[in-house]
Amino acid sequence: MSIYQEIKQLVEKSSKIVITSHKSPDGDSIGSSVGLYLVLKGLGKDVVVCHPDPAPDYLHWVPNVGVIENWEENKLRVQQHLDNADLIFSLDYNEPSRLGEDMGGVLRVSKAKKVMIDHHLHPENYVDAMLSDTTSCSTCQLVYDVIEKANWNDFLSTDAGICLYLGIMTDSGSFRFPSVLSHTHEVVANLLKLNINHAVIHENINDTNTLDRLRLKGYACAEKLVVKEDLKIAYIWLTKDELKRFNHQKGDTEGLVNTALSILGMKVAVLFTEAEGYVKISFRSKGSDNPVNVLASTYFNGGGHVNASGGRFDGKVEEAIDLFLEVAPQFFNVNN
Ligand SMILES: [Mn+2]
Repeated sequence: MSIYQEIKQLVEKSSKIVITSHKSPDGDSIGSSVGLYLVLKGLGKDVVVCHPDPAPDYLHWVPNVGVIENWEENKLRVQQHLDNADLIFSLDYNEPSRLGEDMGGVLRVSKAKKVMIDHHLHPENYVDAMLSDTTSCSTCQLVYDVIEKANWNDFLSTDAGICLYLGIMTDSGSFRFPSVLSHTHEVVANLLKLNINHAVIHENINDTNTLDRLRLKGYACAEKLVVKEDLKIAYIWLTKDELKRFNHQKGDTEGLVNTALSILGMKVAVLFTEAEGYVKISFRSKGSDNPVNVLASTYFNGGGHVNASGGRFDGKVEEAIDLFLEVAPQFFNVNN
C-alpha cells in the first residue's frame, strides 16, 4: 500500500483529528495546517489545528487562520485535544521537540495514531505513517499530493488553495529555489484553477514593510554588512540596542540574510542578531557544496536545510562571528 493510501485509511478510520506544526510558524506551516484542516472539515471530520504559538501578524490575512489554537495561550485546551485525538498530523517538522519541550512531550505520549508530512532532513520515526520527502520544496506541496492521491480534490476550496499556494510560494522563495520541480508548477497550476488571486498573496507577503523595518534594513546594509571577498561570505550583525533604535518587531529582519546573499559573487550569508542572553543566527548559501545545516548543527546548536539553516550561540555576538569565520572554511567550497 502506498503512503498516500495509508494516510487516507488512517483519516477514514478517525473522527477526532488534530493538526500540529512547528514553533515560530511560517507560511508553509500555517498554509499546510489550515489547508489540510479545510479539506478534512469538508470530509466531515472533527478537526482542530494546534500550534505551539500564535500566528505572526504578517499572516493574519490567511483565510481561516483564526481556527488555529495555540499552546502558548491555552495549554489546557491544546493538551485535551492531543489527549483525546484519534489521529495527529505532524506537518512541516521532523521531531516532537520542534513543538517545544512541553507540547512535544504531550504529543509523544498521546495514544493517537500519528502521521508525519514533512520535508526536513533526519525525520524521527515516532509516527505510524511517514511522508517525508526532503527533496520537496514545501510541506504544502506534499499535502497537495496527499489530497490528490486520496481523491479529496472535491474538498479543495478556494480558501484551501490559497493556503497551499502560500506555503509553496514562501518555502520556494517564490518558485526560485533549486527544490522547485516541474511538479511544483503542475501543483500550482492546479491551485490557480481554484480561482485564487495569487497576485494578492504575493502582495500580502512582500509588500508589507513598515517604515521602521525598511530603515532597519537600510541601516543594516549600509553600516553593519561585512563582506569577506576571499571567503565569498557576507554577514550582517545587529545588537539589541540597534534593534531597539529601529523599534524592532518580530519578523523585521526577515529576508535580511537573503539580501546579503544577493551580493554578486557571494556563496554564503549569515545574520547574527543579539537576543536575550544569546545570539540568534540565520545561515543561507548557494549550491549543494556549501551546506550551512552541517555547520549550524556542528557549532551553533542548530540545523535545517542545506542552503537555509538556523542556529544559536550562547555568548557575545562578536564571539559568534569569530567562531563562524574560524570554522567556515571547513564547510564551504568557495571556488565553485
Ligand atoms: Mn516548510
